[in-house]
Amino acid sequence: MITDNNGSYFDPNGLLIESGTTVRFVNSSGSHSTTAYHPDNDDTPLRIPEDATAWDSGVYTNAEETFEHTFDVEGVYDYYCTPHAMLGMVGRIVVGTPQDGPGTEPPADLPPAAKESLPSIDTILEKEVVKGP
Ligand SMILES: [Cu+2]
Repeated sequence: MITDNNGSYFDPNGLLIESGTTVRFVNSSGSHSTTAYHPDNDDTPLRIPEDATAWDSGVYTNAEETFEHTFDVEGVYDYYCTPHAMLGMVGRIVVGTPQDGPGTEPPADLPPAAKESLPSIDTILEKEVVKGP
């Protein structure tokens, strides 16, 4: 989670992992959260698997603060930073080989900048790690 001359963003912003993997988010600079797109979080659209657990780190203001989440359900997980989602600070994690689920639908309900920043599922499956801007 970074703020620099390129703006505020997740790097990587696309990631392919196996089920059961724990991902650690690190606040490198700026003030950021990692927050799943889920109605429990700011009433945002559901964009993680229906039977998966949502997460919300809260906003970190200090460098090197970290948050961990374990992904146990196969599928597509879209997440955002609460202060910067409108500016396109979003990311996508693909777990296993997703067939369907809310995250595989087009992100019609997201802010325009967020829609543009989300890497495609195909790109994530091909590259496994997608760098931020
Ligand atoms: Cu942010």
